[in-house]
Amino acid sequence: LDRIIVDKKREVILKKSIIPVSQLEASVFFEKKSISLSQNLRNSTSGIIAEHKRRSPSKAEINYGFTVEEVVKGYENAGACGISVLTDGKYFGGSLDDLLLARATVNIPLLRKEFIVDEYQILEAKAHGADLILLIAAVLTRDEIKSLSEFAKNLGLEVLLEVHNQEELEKSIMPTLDMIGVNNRNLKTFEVSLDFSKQLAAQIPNEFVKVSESGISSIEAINELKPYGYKGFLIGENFMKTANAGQAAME
Ligand code: IGP
Repeated sequence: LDRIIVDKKREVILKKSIIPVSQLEASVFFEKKSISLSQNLRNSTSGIIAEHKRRSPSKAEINYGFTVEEVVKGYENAGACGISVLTDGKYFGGSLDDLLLARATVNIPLLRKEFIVDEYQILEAKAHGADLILLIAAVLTRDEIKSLSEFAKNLGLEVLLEVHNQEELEKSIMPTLDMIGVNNRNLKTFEVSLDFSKQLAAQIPNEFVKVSESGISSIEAINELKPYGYKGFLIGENFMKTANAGQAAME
C-alpha cells in the first residue's frame, strides 16, 4: 500500500506537467451536474454498486473478453445503483479512458475508484465524467480528508470515505462526506471478512449512507449485512469473474 501511494504521488507530478489543470477544467463534464449515488442508495432495495475491475494485487487477471461498454451496460440493465470504475493502471489494469467509456455508455452514478492523494486527481475524475470519488482513510490524514473532500464537494462530486477499522473511522468523521464504506478487505494483508462491516456498523453515524465493500459473493451475504444498516454493497470480482458481468449482476 505504501508503494502504491509513492507511485501515485509520482504519477500526479508527471501528469500535471503534461496536462495542466486548465485543460482538465475545459472538459464538457464541468458543466454537467453530478448524479447522486447516496440518494439512489437511500431509495433502492438492491443497493448494488457494481465495479469494473480487470485485475488486482490480490488476484491476477479476473475478466476476459468483454469491453468496458459491455460490462457497464450489463450492470446498468441489471439495475445497479451505481458503477465503480477502477482507474489505476499499474495495479488494477484500469485507466481514465475506462471511466470516459463508462460515462459515454450509462446514465447511473459513476465512482472514480482510485488512490486519491491530490486535488489534481479529483479534477481528473470530474473531467472524465465521474459523479463521486473515493477517499481511503488508511492512506490519508484527517486534514487531507478534510481538504480533499471539501474540494470534491465544491466541484459537485459526492464523497465515499473508506475505512477498515475504528481508528480510521474516528479520525475521519466530518460533514463533507456523503457515504462511509467499510472495506471487508484489509489492504495491507488482503484478509477478507464480512465481520469488519458488522463490527463497525454501529459506530457509523446515521447521517452517512453505509456501504459494505469487497468480498461480497452472494445474496446471503447482502441479507446478512442489511440488518446492520448497510444500504450499499460494492461488488467487483464476483461479477467480473463470470463470463458476463452484467448478467451476473442481474441474478
Ligand atoms: C470490490 P471485490 O472483492 O468485490 O472485488 O471488491 C471493491 O470493494 C474493491 O475493489 C476495493 C478497492 C478499494 C480497490 C475496495 N476498496 C480501494 C482499490 C482500492
